[in-house]
Amino acid sequence: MDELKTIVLVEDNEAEARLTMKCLRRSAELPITIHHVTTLAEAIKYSREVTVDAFILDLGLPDSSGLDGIVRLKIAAPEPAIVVLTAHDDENDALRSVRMGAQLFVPKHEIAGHMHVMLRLVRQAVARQKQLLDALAQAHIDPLTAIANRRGLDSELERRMADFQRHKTPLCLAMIDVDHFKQFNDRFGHEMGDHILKKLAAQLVNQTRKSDLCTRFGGEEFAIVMPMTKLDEALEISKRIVQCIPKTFAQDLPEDTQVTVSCGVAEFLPGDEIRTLVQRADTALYAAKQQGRNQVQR
Ligand code: GH3
Ligand code: MG
Ligand code: MG
Ligand code: MG
Ligand code: MG
Repeated sequence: MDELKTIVLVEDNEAEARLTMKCLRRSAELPITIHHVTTLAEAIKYSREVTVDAFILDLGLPDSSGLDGIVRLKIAAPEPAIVVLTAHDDENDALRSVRMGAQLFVPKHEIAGHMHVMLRLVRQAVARQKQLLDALAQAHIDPLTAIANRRGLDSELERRMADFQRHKTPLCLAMIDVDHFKQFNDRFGHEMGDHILKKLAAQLVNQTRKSDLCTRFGGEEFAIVMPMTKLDEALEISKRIVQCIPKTFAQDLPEDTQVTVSCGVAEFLPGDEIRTLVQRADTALYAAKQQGRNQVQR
């Protein structure tokens, strides 16, 4: 039931820290690790070593002041809930804290004498943060096929492009589009069409590596991100995918009908943006369609 296991108290005032620690410990029924640090740098370092559920953050620290602490903590450790506990009581800053990603802003004087509620507040903040993270994850999933959607594709490409800038690891993108799918829907109905898209998504995942990300780009179009993959390799993988698709659906359909896909592959080049990479893969896909479908082009 309890999601709360580790709290980090970021507070540079020894007396305040001692009081907060005492109150948290006293009201904790279950074993909760409460770790105390006095700087933002230590908080960030600790969160790299241990899974932290919540930070209780003072805004006046030796190495940060004011809302800047929230911003820097959020960048370094985006997942834990942040509960601001501060002597600085300003309505505007309270609101801005929450906009910057803190779950809660607690002025110290308001809670003085009631410090026993602190653990309850932290627990609620952690539950809400978890709801938020779940909702964000859901927003990256396509409901029909249960693979990543366009948002998921964009955030993956951003991450992989950063890897490319840092380590020069190759990166390829394959765009896959179902051939003559409009006709297919017209003949077999939308429900059958949906079934094909679901099964196709599963087959793409099945035919690619764990490190690849298969996404539904939209409609009957899919995109596969292939990190650490050179163009030749990506072409090989894509050919294998294109070849296996008709067999995948053979049992579902009458003998005179085949489902085929066309595929365009592009390699990420220095200076590329997401948009230009997608465009190049899309142009290759268009070529595959032009040259008779059921094939891969680069
Ligand atoms: P092409 O080989 O040139 O790609 O031909 P096409 O018919 O596949 O291309 P077109 O863009 O003309 O039509 C795409 C069709 O895909 C139209 C639409 O009915 C179908 N489609 C898109 N999204 C879905 C979906 O979620 N479910 C179903 N069943 N069909 C979809
Ligand atoms: Mg302080
Ligand atoms: Mg089309
Ligand atoms: Mg199509
Ligand atoms: Mg299409």
